[in-house]
Amino acid sequence: MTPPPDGVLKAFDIVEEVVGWARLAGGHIHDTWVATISGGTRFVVQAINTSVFRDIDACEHNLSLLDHWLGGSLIPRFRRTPVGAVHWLTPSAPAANTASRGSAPSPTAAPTVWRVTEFAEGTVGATSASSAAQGHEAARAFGAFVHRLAPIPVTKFAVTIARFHDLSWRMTELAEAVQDDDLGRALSCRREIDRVRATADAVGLPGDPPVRIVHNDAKVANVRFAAGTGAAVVIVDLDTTMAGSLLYDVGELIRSGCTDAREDDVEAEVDRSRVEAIVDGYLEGASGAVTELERACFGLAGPLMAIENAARFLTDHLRGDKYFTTTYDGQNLARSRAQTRLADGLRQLQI
Ligand code: GN1
Ligand code: MG
Repeated sequence: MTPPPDGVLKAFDIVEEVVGWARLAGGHIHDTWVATISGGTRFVVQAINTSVFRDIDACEHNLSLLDHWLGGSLIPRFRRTPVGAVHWLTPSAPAANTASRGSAPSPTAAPTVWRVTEFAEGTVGATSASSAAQGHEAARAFGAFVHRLAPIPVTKFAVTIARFHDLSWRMTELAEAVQDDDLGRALSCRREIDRVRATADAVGLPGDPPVRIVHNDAKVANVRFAAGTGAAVVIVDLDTTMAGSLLYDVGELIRSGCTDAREDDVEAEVDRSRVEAIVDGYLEGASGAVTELERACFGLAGPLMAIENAARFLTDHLRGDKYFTTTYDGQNLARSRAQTRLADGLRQLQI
């Protein structure tokens, strides 16, 4: 993978020489790098995946709101240019920020959209919760996030991806992928398809939980922890922050933090103590913002988000791995199997 051209930082008014690039692996959507400039300051530089986030203005609008309301705590600081993210047509020759924005893309090349944030020094990431304490910390941060954003009217936030957590739509997408069978993979994953369908039929949320501003992608891997104390410092991957239910965040925390196994580990087991730690951490962070109805649904949230992810991974496997980044053949199928297993394990828990 080639690192971004050094000039990207200049477009964000960072004029010092770049002395090193390192890839920040783990995310399935954007291409993320860490740039070190002379003097040692580091920045996170992301090429935004514009086939997933098609409305960059909506993302930037929401990020500005988050910047404003959270005032640089709980989320990283963004390098703002007059236009927010920078659209860049020719990587070797950056245009001035304002000029590059809105310039007509050539018929062959879509512009790369770059975002730059300050690197949260002294922090480390996690691929899954390495301990119950880490799950507790991650959940506390996402609880605080929802609590801090509660005063903002939900309508102020734009929709960055429509129907993001609509399980029945995700199941329709799966059915279409099975029907089209672009790569002839459907027969070989008949069992996985049937199992996802059976579990999806059995999960769901009763009634309509309150609509709030939530992160919508609240996996443990989207938190950075203090290297020394393990305290959650910042929440990242904010592009999906928009109206939703806090149960999506609780469910995502539970499915990603209920085990220390990797997301594609088909032998992953649910660890009750981790789930309990996540529930406690979330309630603590949300400081009273969770309603009784929401709390009563915590046990349903984990299986729901696990099977939603399972359906999405399986759909992507059938479609040829076009959405989620993979590092080996069959990874999306393995992710789907693992998440279905966790969904079924989580359904057995009473929490
Ligand atoms: C993606 O970007 P990342 O890796 O944090 C995905 C989530 C999935 C997750 C599964 C925009 O999140 O919805 O739950 O992978 N994000 C998007 O690990 O689709
Ligand atoms: Mg991420």
